[in-house]
Amino acid sequence: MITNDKMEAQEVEVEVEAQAATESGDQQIKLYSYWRSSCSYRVRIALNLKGLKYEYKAVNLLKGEQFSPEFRKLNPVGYVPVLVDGDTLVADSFAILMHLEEKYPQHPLLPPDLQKRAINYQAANIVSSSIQPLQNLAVLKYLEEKVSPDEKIEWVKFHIGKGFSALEELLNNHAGKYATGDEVYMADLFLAPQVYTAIRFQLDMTQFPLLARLHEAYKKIPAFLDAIPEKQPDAPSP
Ligand SMILES: N[C@@H](CCC(=O)N[C@@H](CS)C(=O)NCC(=O)O)C(=O)O
Repeated sequence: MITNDKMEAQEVEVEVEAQAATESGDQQIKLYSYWRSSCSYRVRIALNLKGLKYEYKAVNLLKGEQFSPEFRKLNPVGYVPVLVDGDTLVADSFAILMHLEEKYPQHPLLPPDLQKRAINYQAANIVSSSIQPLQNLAVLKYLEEKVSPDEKIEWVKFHIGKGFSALEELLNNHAGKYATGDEVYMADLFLAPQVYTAIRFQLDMTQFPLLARLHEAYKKIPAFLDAIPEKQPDAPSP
């Protein structure tokens, strides 16, 4: 005969197992990503911070795989990242991060303080709306072909620099060890890949001391380190 105590113990066990499955990512998470995509990089950091295992599905942007009919069924706009989480399909890094935050509350990506939370949204959107779209592969290809390769580099440096000046000003009053205090939050997930890209384009980071300091801090966090482009399965071998 099963007593109430036993039933309760069994229920707790099932709950613990479900939680463990969720935490270990046994929910069949797939991330469509490209190794050097800064938008995918944001999501890789979030998955790592939340301790979620996932299957890496490489989409080669240089070969145009993002335009294939199969991929456009996942994201009609033809961009990575795309996340498939069980029955849920979601594209766009911001939407993906919000989905992960709502479904997997461990290691919150947003602080409880509303002002800090708002700064996280603002910083994330400066990167995702006012910097990254101006240095997207499609834009760079257009500039290289229709204007000139040198002009392309100047363009990228100008627009990243403009956004970085704004971020320095915005975050100066809020930063601690990380962008908005001593915990890693959403703003950091957008900043780390953007600074990585800036360095790739040889932007002089001494102009942006706060962002340069944050970049050094991110190098010490395993969830960030494991998400770097060079460590991804589709990165070319060195
Ligand atoms: N707002 C989207 C932007 C996605 C995006 O621009 N993805 C880039 C890589 S970071 C891409 O797939 N580019 C392919 C192309 O330009 O054809 C997001 O945050 O996910």
